[in-house]
Amino acid sequence: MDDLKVKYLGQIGEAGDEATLEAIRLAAVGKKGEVSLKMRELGKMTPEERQVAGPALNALKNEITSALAAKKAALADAALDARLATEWLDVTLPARTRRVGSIHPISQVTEEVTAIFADMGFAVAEGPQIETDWYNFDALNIPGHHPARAEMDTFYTHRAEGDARPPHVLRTHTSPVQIRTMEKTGAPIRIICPGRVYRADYDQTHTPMFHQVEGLALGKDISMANLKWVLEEFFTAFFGTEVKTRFRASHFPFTEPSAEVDIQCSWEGGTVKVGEGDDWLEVLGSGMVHPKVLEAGGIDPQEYQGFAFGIGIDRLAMLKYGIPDLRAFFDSDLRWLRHYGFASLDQPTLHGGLNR
Ligand code: 2NL
Repeated sequence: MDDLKVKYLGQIGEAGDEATLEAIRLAAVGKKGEVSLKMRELGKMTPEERQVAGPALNALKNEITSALAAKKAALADAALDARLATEWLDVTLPARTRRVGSIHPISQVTEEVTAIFADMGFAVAEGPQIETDWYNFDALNIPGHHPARAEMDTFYTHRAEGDARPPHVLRTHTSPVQIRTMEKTGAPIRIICPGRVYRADYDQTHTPMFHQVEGLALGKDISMANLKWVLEEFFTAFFGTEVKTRFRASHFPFTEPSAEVDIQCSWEGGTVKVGEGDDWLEVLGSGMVHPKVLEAGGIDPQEYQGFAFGIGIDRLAMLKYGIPDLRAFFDSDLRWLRHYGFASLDQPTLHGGLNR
């Protein structure tokens, strides 16, 4: 029995993995193991011999079994230590730098314009970019023979022979959104409608898709004076400096009277500066909403009146951020986007200051 004890405890001590331990267990205390076979011999012994050999064999079996368990636990601990050592990592290392996108100047300017008009009580309204010719033209008092309706300026959707639906166009301004709002909410109204508009035109200063923001304020006694104040307030906030405006009589089918609006600027060495000097730059069209347009929107022109205006967002962005070429806006050139783009966590708010 002492031989067996020395032999198996020795083997257990040297075992390097669980499979070896299991083989040792089978050889020693398994059903046909050496210790088990010895236990079977107890039956052939005299009672006196059995009284000595029985407890001794039991003790040996227990000793081997607990040595096996202890070794198994020690092997598991060692395996865990080894794994922890290989899986170690330094969580204090700085993170790898990641490329981040930038906010397009048009998105930035749209946010700025929205923040300024929101502060004056204007809500944002949006609508479809594909419109019926009624919403885009007729409702705005633009007659069928008007040059703006000609195929040349407007993108018409294809219609098969015999299609009974009304002609559809890519909207040429965001005015249809304002007509839809008049129909939906009635007066009073104070909204701006920023969005994409389309005209079949492509040269140095025109792209077939561009961005516009139109404004509409309807009430019982809204006048041109309110329009002038709102626009001067807007340009002053937008350019971050006092900006004077000049109204020139003009004509649009959808407003009466109509005015083109210039902002004060200077020309120095080929660059414009807004809010100083005594030159003027034409930036928008405006006027008092035509009674026929109010009627088209389901509003009684005897009861309500108000102003409307339209500005090009792309032009505003070029002026404010000194961007020379309109067409580069839509080239998706990453170098251009990184240069003229804005940080995504640096969005404009009035309280944060619009100009950084
Ligand atoms: C321009 C002209 C303008 C409007 C847009 C408008 C909208 C409705 C009713 C009346 Cl629903 N008017 N919009 C009015 C005057 C001018 O834009 O040359 N923009 C750059």
